[in-house]
Amino acid sequence: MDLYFAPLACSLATRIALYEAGAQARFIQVDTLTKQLAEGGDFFAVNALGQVPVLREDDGWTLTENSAVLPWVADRFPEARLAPPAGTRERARLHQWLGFIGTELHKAVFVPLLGKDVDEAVKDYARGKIARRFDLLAHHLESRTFLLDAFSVADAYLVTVLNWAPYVGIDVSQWPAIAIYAQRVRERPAVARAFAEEYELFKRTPH
Ligand SMILES: N[C@@H](CCC(=O)N[C@@H](CS)C(=O)NCC(=O)O)C(=O)O
Repeated sequence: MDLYFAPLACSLATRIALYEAGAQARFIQVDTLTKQLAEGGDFFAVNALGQVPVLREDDGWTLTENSAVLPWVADRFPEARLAPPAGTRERARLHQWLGFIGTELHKAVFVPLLGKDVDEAVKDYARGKIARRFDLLAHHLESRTFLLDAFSVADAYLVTVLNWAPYVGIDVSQWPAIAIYAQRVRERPAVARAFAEEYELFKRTPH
């Protein structure tokens, strides 16, 4: 299994899931600006959108989109219990949180704020969405250890996205429940290892 990734990008969530599962995988680094692979080659040939994550199984089958890749990894390694069983309400909640993280946080808030050539008016529009979304999250996490009853791939995605907060001027300490949650998740050995490895790669990557 191969994971196409960029250091500290959203593909980190899949690396975390693979480490949590103890899965064997090859990690192929992508420059998301030039769309070149670190080992040489055109990333557009892998994903026409030029986006990570892309997961490739050994027979060449590929899957994109965090909301599909993360549950797929969870289902491939069921003994790791990274997602609730299919058909349960708790599984429906997993997809609810993956949708929230992907659309309401990743795309609606962080993408415009992380973008280098984004107009200030667009950034202001994105900033206007922070409070309601972070308040909702904080309220949910006040009485919980993880998003669901146990650690899941949704936590892997959320902690990946929250890591971008300081880069866009969001002070997560305004929401203590979120800050404490993120710290707790990042202390998990698989999560800490994934972050440490990608930080090293990030430092060596031109931005
Ligand atoms: N809808 C995709 C979005 C993935 C995405 O935004 N990936 C970013 C990194 S976090 C990327 O590859 N950006 C480069 C680009 O959009 O050109 C998903 O959820 O997987």
